[in-house]
Amino acid sequence: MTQLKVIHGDIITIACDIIVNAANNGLQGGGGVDGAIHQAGGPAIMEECREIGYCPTGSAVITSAGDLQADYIIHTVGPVWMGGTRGEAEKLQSCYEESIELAVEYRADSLAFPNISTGVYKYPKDLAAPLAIKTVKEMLKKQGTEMEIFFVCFDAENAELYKKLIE
Ligand code: AR6
Repeated sequence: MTQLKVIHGDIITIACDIIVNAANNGLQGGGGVDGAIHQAGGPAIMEECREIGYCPTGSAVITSAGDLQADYIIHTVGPVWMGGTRGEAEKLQSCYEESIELAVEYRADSLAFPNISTGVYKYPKDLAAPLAIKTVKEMLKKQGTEMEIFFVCFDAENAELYKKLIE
């Protein structure tokens, strides 16, 4: 059954089939959730990222999960916030859509999302949260699939926003 859950915590600790990473175009790793996933998952994930080489903004690619418990990591690249007039919303929506498409293709029963673009990329949290929830709900319906979705909020502000919108 499809269930949307809000977790206030670290995405590394979530038991699920696939974890989504908020990556960059070069898939080179970085800070934030990207750094945490590569650190916990070990070098195997980075080796696969290097082979893939590039991911356009709004797209998603998949690798194994290295030492993590999950089966796979989906790396998606959110938009950098430029004020909202550069197609940021469409690109962020596309991140969630492509991630769900890949998760369905790889037969995941459970999927954990971080709050894509709301850290270093500065997408306003109060705009990103409703977009993420709406897109995920619509995409699951469109794909005719049931999946357990975890919205993993690292910071208190996002956790509050998501809880208000979902509960
Ligand atoms: N678990 C869950 N969420 C986390 C974690 C964690 N361990 N750590 C941070 N967050 P960011 P972006 C939250 O900056 O904005 C990287 O360097 C954080 O509170 O990780 O998409 C990449 O390499 C925030 O709400 O990703 C890119 O260069 C959210 O994750 C760039 O940052 C996203 O923050 C991508 O920027």
